[in-house]
Amino acid sequence: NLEGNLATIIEGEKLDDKTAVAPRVGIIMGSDSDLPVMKDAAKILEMFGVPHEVRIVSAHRTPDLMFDYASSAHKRGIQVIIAGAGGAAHLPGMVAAMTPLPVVGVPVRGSTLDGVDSLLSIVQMPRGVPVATVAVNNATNAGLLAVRILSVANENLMSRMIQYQEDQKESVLTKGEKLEK
Ligand code: RP5
Repeated sequence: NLEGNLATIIEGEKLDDKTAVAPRVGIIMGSDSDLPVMKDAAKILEMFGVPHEVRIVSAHRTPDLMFDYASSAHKRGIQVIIAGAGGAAHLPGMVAAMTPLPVVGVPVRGSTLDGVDSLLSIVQMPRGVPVATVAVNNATNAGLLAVRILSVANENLMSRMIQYQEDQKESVLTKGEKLEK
């Protein structure tokens, strides 16, 4: 199951051969305490069949690892990085400074300040170093944004995105019809 897989990846072990495909999206986060939020991005990528990896990379606690990860991701075939962090959430911005890849930032809500600290830390990037910031705790949208970025060069993925939007529309209309009855 997905959560089991995530735990395995985070412990640094390889998945079995059947699922060992080169990841296209890197999901990173500052702490394992971010995982309950960040797993929603993995769920979306799983749903769309996009190979991805999940790693704990802390801007503050493992700065060398952050440097290595960010500066080499594009050489390993990663095409989009989703980075989540809370509090003094420097990870997405620092990673964006060290990679040419698109970086999607997820502000994770901590136990104080309601996530506004995380949001402002991630969204207020200087000109020249972009981070596409989603709403607080909205790792689902980070996953969807990564799929949309990849789908520009992948017709199958774009068809699946169009179908996802159709399904979403149908679901809302059906709920509306039920209310009217
Ligand atoms: C950030 O500090 C992490 O992204 C996390 O959201 C926050 C708290 O980390 P823990 O103290 O829970 O490990 O770096």
